[in-house]
Amino acid sequence: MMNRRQLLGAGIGAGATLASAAMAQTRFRDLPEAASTESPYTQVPERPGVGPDYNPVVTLNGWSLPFRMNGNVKEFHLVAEPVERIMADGMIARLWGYNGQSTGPTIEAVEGERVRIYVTNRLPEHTSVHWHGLILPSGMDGVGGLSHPGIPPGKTFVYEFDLTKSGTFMYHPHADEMVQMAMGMMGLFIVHPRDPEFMPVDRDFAFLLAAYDIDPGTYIPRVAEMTDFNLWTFNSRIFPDIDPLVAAKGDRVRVRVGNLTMTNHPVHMHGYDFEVTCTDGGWVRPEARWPEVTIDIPVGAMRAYEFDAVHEGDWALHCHKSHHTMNAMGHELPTVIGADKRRLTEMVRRQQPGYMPMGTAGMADMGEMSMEIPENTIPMMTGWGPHGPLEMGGMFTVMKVREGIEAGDYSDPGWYENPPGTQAYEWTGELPDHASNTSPKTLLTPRGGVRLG
Ligand SMILES: [Cu+2]
Repeated sequence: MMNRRQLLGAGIGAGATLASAAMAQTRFRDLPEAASTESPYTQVPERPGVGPDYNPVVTLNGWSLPFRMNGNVKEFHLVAEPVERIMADGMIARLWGYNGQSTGPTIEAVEGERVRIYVTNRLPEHTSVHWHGLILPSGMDGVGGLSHPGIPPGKTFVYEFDLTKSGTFMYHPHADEMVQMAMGMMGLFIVHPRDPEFMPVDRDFAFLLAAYDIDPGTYIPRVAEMTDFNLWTFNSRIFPDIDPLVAAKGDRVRVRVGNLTMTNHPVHMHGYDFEVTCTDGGWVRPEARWPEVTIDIPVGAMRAYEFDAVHEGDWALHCHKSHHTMNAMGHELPTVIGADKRRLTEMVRRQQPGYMPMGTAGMADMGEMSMEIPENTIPMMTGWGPHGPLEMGGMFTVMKVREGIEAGDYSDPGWYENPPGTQAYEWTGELPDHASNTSPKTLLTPRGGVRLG
């Protein structure tokens, strides 16, 4: 039966109160109980008490689905249903997901195991579950109408197959996909190697890239959007409320990132170079890897990268498309850099005394000001670090590497204190003369051109 500690795990993040993960009562006596959680915080799973052993992944702002062993078969119960996801403090999205959350819980099992996954549909329309990247019988592939009939509302279907290989996979509907994926239906499926000594790591993080189009002041994604999304998320959370990834100095760390949005995401991590060690196609042989600091994650694909956490510090981890590290407000703003808005400001202030013009010297002022914004949205650029505003949003978090963090401790260690002499500082001495193009010293090419030969 299910292990409650395994279900609860541990909450992380400063002030993170772990909402109780309640076992939902189910009317299906013979089914595994359908666990559910209201918490949007990272819940660290414990090692499994039954079945083959493995080192669980830590799903960023997510959790792993409890299972039960039925003989040699590992049984899970997924429930497709409407959910409320707290994307950040002050922003709730009404999505569709699995077992109380979007993104759905991570399914974890071991290479060679047989899994039986009950899928109950509590949506108002039919659904199906496609097991992205897994090698399985055609009739278990979850393409509604092709592999099997769609799962009607109120019904439960059973998927059952052997896990023929280890790796990082995903699950999502293959029925009314445009709506169901735009509403947040997706999750990770991790198959651990049968041999625990195969590519072991100390910390194994996983998250999905998901995008939404939710107008400020509203709660439900616009599902017909093809390109112009305004909320770019790690596991349906946005900066500044994505949990940090915490590692002890010296740990071997793996980060698995899957992309189920409609565009590619170049995921960049500061402070390290690293190597791609796994795709949704399988593990990458050591001789086939190359160093990177940014990994472009294609649509409908997954990449895992690994590194030795030898550099202490707070290292930004983010999508490198700068509009993907912004939240929903004001993407339609005109560019007014350099414009003189003084006269306009005077005119507007006669009607509206508090009016502040913005953007004439860049948009950094938006990260510092507390403007009035509609209910249920958060600012476009926000977040404070130890040295001032971060001016970020969306797909941004921090990899925090510290000396002396205990194994299994994922709690936020706070901000990194740069050792004396290792932080950029203001120059207060004399500045040398500014060299410009008019300086004879910069005229390296003689006027009249260079004579060759
Ligand atoms: Cu991106």
